[in-house]
Amino acid sequence: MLASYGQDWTRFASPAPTAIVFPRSSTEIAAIVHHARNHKLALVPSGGRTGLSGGAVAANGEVVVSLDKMNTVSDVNLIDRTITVGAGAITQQIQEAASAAGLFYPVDFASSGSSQIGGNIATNAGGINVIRYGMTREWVAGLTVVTGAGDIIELNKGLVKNNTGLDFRHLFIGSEGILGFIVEATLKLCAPPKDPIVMVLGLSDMSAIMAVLERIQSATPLLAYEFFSELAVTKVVEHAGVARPFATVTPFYALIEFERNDEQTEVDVFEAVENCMERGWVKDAVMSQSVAQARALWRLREDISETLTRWTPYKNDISSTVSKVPILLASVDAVVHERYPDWEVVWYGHIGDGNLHLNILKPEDLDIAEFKARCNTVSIDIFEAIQTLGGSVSAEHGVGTLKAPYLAYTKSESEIAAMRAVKAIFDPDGVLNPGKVFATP
Ligand code: 2HG
Ligand code: ZN
Repeated sequence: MLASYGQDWTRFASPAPTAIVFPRSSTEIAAIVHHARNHKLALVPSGGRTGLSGGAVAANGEVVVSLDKMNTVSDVNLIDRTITVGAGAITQQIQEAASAAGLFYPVDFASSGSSQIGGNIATNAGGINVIRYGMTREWVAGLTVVTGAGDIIELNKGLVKNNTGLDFRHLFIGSEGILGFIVEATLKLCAPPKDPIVMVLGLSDMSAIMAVLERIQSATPLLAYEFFSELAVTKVVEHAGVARPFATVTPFYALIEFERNDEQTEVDVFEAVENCMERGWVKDAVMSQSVAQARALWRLREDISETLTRWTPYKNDISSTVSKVPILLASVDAVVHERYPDWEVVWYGHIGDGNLHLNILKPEDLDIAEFKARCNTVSIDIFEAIQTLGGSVSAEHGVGTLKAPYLAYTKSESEIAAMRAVKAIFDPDGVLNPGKVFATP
């Protein structure tokens, strides 16, 4: 139990917490914080532990504070179009509660069946619908937090309009547990998308991907625009039993999703895809004819991360502005292939919002520590390329421990100093999640 509560989905640190506690209320969490301040204990907030940056890892005798027991889900407020949930509520449960009330919670990703909303908020989780609905930040109307000083504060209280100075709600969203515990949230809901259709397109090469996005976006607004490489397809076909989308093999694939508002939408999208085929950008295409087929096509993309776990991949989660993505991909791909020509490198991601996932697979005969050390040296070259393009070293997974040494490639010195100053206000004794986000205390 200590081992499983001491780690997330990253596998590079050995879990070593001292204890796990399961508070049931904000007051209990406040008492835990006061105790930690008095006895100089380190606390690690813990949700579904599906994170990929080591943000919930307890490897140095910390006390893990699990939010598992604070998992209430309120009735949907149909007038405000909100739902109020405890931090430990599972993302999928919230999606289901919204949908039972005829509404929609749009933040979604492959781990939504086990991730908890507190963790989603603490990492400002993104996922597969960001191109249309934005990140978790867009959907938080109110937050209750317990700070590292032990204060319980309510931020924004679910209000739509509230211009009363600084909005600390947005400081806590994405703060990765270094300022306080997220204990409860009021989430906004919206109308569900109408009749979503999924298409998978086989692309001639990387340079086609943005041209295709532009062409299809001019035909209809998109719910998703994802991409993955042929190596990703090979892996999910071999190991997850997913069917190939079509017989044609292409270096990259795009998965698009859009609402079928009326028959004209379909005609417009067909025309756009045909146009992309005439130009040689798209080599083959398939469109879902049923909900089941749409789900099957989504598996080609959503099953990649879990399928790759067996190779203990070294993950990068990088971004640039959407238009610079082809340069980003080409320059990072060149770095990795030059340094490790024999290693398998799998590209996929949420390319419609500029976010690429690069998974470097560990060769079977290579020791894990040696593999990580070698990847860390490649990371420097990768992050230099990202810095030149004005991109981010962590697009959606957060900084945690794994990206902490590289924060300065995205944030300036003065921003980091301001972040530290903010942490000192909310966590004066440094009891919360030490070693996360900042590599040094
Ligand atoms: C995804 O988009 C997740 O599938 C996981 O963010 C990405 O495992 C990864 O690198
Ligand atoms: Zn992702």
